[in-house]
Amino acid sequence: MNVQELKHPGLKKWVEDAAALMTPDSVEVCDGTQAEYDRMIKITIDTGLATPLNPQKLPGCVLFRSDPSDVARVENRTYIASEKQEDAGPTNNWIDPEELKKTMTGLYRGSMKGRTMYVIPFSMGPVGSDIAKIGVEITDSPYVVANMHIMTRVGTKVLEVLGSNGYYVPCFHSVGKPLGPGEKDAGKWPCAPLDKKYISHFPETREIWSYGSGYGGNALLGKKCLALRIASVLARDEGWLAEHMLILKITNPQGEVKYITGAFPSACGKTNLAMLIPTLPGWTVETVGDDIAWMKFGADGRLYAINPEAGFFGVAPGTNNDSNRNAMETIKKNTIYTNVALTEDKSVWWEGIGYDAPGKLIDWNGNEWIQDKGNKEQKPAAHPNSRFTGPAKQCPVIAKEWEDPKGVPISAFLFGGRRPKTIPLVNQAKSWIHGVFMGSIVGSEVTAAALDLKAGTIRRDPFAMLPFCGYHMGDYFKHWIKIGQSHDESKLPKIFFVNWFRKNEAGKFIWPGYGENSRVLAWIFERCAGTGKGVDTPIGFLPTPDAIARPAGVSEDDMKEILKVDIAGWKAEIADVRQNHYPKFGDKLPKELYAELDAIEKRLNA
Ligand code: OXD
Ligand code: MN
Repeated sequence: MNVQELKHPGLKKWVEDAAALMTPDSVEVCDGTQAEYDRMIKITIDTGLATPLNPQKLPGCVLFRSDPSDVARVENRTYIASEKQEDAGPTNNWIDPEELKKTMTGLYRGSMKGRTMYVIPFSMGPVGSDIAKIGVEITDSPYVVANMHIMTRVGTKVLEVLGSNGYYVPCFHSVGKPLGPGEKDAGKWPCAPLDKKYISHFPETREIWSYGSGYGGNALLGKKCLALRIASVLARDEGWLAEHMLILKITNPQGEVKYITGAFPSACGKTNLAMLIPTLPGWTVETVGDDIAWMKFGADGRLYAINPEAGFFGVAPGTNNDSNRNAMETIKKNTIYTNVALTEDKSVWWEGIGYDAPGKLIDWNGNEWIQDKGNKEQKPAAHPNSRFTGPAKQCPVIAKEWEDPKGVPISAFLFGGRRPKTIPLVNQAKSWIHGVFMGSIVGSEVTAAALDLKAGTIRRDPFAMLPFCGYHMGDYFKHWIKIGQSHDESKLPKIFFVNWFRKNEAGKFIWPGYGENSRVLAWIFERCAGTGKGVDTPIGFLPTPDAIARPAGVSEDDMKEILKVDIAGWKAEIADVRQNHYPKFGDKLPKELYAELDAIEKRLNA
């Protein structure tokens, strides 16, 4: 479609103004059809950016290799440009919005020269649902268009809902690499250098401006930028929750169903948990979402969740038939792979795929790579943050209600992270406010040496929202407290802290995880049903020793160890929160959370 055909005068003017600034060679409005998707993929193949994969093994799949400077979300180039700095808070980068817009307008001037500007109308959530939000992304990247086709609902049907005056969140995106006359990408992933990348959010005007990166959450603006950072601001103002949470459906052997959401920091196994294959006989788990939950109250006072996304943008390394068979099935067709390794027969391989590299590979940098298991220094063939973009509807265990515009009623919230010590396998909060306290102290062990933190230390990531909260985290905690105060607590989800990552003295994981986590989910299910057996302890309700059946390889002593209250460890935890974590939020830290801290400390000392 061409811009002249747009029926929304505000949208048309916004697009025309953007085109005047960014000066693309042409402008195209996306219709969301399969033909359009195929055309985007063909363009990227023709410009040498995409490699078509073996149609017998991976039909409809392609592989991209990005620039080494453009392989992940860039948190230190991500900005919450609220009018007042204090509204962005201590955990976000801030630049005055006027100054930032001036800088970025300079960068956008002429940035699409030699390229096509694509206008992508998209819906986060089922098209036309009351909970859904519409965005329009302008981009010069056909890779982004194709990924948005999978991750969101795109095209003419969205414009129809928008009508002539509907509201949309305007999103600018440019890779920041204009082309000279006759110049082509010629196999080189277009992006701008790191110090020119900006992922900017303007919370008051609800705008997103992204420049210089073509990768993942920096460029697919429906995901982290709209569905979390901007949506968290909307949720605060409108009394709902936009969270970094998976959504799963669990059914017991009697056929009773409950829905659970869970917040875990990035790379803690949300996708695996959402698609888990239970080892407990008679139980099933199905997937509603693996990364983001939007939750609103129904007329019955319960909280209902939708998954605003339509696909999975999952981390490839470590995904295999044991860790996540359902993900492996999902990504066998119509999937975009980015930065994984290529095999000689044009299939894909990554570290932790479950078998050795078959012969000579091309690594994510485009170089020949032969596995050398004796060489501990060998660089990985797939980038550690390499990804698959796969349609949710292809997941063998996608729940039939995953697109229900009403959402699914939530019984439990889980919080968790990688915690080798102290935090037990599972722990139920005594009350809503105790659960909010637990969410506020979520932390995860730093595993990637590349992070600017010492490996082995705990990075606090409250509610797993540290990189995704669009306003001051102290106010975000307050929002959660208010939700509890203004609703009937008996109808609110029960809150649990889980930890699959406890290690023994030898540094080995005690709990096997993956499908065996169904044992913990079953206890949570039963607690929500009022039947699970628990003991009241200073830190919350723990399962009685017989409440969770032991999996193979876990001794009685192991079980005792991961279900005990580690008094000394918890005292250290509390001291760390008091000295190092809560003070970061200054006087915005709600007094109710200090009161919880005091109360736990008192119980531990009793
Ligand atoms: C993601 C992330 O990509 O959390 O989902 O980083
Ligand atoms: Mn995520």
